[in-house]
Amino acid sequence: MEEVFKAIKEAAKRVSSEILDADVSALDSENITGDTQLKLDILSDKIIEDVLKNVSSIYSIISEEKDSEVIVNEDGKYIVGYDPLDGSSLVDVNLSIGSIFGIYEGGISGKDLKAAAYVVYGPRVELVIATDKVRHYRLKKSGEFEFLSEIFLKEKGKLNAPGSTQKNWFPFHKELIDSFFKDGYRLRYSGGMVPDLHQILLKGGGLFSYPATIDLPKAKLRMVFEVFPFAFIFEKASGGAIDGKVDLLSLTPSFAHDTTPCFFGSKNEIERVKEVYARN
Ligand code: AHM
Ligand code: MG
Repeated sequence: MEEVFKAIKEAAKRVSSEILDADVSALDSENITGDTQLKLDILSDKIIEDVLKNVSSIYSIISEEKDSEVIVNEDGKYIVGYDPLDGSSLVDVNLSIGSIFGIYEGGISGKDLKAAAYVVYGPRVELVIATDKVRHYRLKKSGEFEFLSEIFLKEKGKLNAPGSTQKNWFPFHKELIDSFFKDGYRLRYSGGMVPDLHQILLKGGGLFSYPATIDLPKAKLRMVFEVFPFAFIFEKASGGAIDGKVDLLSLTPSFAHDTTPCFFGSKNEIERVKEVYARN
């Protein structure tokens, strides 16, 4: 597994350097979920593929920007699912973005996840790796990732990051989100799940939600590349991650790019979501 993390560090350095001079124009193509692809999405995907394919323990890779799985080493055992540049539509306004990685073995269900990692490209480049523990690193001027600390969520936080189009929320979901604000929670939502979840993890807790809506019953975020890796990280940091009713890591995607409603947070907030969703 260490060689996979080493490759992720290498890919993070290369992607962060490309972001500096990035061409953020759109291509004519769309990815399989129908998102417009930027030249930078494709470039980041290529950089990560080139790095991961040289890791002998990796059997295959599945990217948000590719239609299907690519086998890279017949003798490898891990399947790496990744989103090369999540939130890339925020590059033109210079907000933080990220790369997300799930390291699976034996399949791409939540239960097959063995480790997860993400990189935040913001004013600084940071990396979080979760195995049995969740570890936080920062890229130094020397080009090395320095270990900073372990991440633990408190029982209850103060931040509320409510995603998706409010016009299409179910009334009970709106009531739930409003109830957190009424209790003093503060709005923190940039539109990039990596920095939004990083903020909740580092500021001790809160809730990030991307619910089912009237128009999108399966919501937007993808299980294999986005949702499962963060669910793993939140669970290992003593928080929780559910689809409203069940643990996200108990789910199995029907296809590689399958999506699901999702809630990530500290224990108290996740229990509150569960109670409301159980009644609706
Ligand atoms: P992307 O993979 O196409 O960048 O989309 C994922 C992003 C997440 O980072 C973010 O949480 C979400 O889309 C924001 O969506 P919305 O603008 O609908 O709230
Ligand atoms: Mg994404």
